Amino acid sequence: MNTNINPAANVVFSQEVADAKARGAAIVALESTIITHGMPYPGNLEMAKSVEAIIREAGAVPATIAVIDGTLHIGLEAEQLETLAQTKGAMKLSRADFAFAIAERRTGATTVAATMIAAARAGIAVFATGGIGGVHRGAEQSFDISADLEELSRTSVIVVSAGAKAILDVPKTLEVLETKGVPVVTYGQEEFPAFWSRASGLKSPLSLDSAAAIANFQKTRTEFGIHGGMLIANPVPETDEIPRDEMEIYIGRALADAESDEIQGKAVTPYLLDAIFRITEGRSLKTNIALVENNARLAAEIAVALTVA
Ligand code: PSU
Ligand code: MN
Repeated sequence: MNTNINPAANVVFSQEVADAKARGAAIVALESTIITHGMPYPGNLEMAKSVEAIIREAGAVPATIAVIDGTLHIGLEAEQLETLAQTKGAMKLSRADFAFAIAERRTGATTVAATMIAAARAGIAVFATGGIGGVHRGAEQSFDISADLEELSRTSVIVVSAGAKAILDVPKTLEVLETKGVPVVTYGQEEFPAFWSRASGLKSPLSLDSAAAIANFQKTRTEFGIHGGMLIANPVPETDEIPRDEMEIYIGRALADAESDEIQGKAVTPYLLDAIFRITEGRSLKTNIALVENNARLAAEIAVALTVA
């Protein structure tokens, strides 16, 4: 057995993140699948840049995470971000294949699950995204349940999302999170939000009204030896939301298209997001960008609160 492999050799921190770590400053991790598989270019690049800027304005440092030619990057330099946003054929990495991309010197974008793994290893406690993966509609047939849910149960990172994407089976997603002991905390309202819409028709298991309270909750879990992540659901701002009833019509059409095109496995989520983008003539993308920006702001506030908690 070769015991001489230094895993640190495969990890590079951006200058900004390395400085932040040295200072003990607040850092917010960001995923890259949303860039390569979640939005078309150039909207994806605009989103990635504005989200980083929002985190800086809120007093934290952004760390966009991706595997580039076999190196895990914690924080991307501006040119790397530009290149990644235009890269076709990047792998979509989750727990199962995250280390495969590094071992085989490939380029891959990290999903929520893989970003949590990388963030935890890099000592980053907060991560902002759009929506998590979950239990797909029809999972009783397809068994399609995102590895994001398992990761939330085992890796101690706070994930700030806009709820579960409404393309999923949201009630089943909440059930699985409860089974796995993942706290689901909605920010500022009692109802669990559904990504493009503020309403889901489902009551959130827990609710909190401030970043400080969220930071305190996670700190208390740690004190009691309760490991694992926490899902924060931050409703999309009212001005940007697409109401639930309207969204249901678009989702129904996208799901029908996915079925007739026989889309399966990892391709399902990117296909549905793209179909909804087409069906709404780009309006879903505007909402998607607005909600990620909103999540970045809250994640930065939580990261700052954790440094003083
Ligand atoms: N949210 C978005 N766009 C995305 C995703 C989430 O707004 O592209 C990605 C995330 O990376 C998430 C992944 O982890 O979709 C879930 O994929 P799957 O259902 O195959 O696990
Ligand atoms: Mn899946």
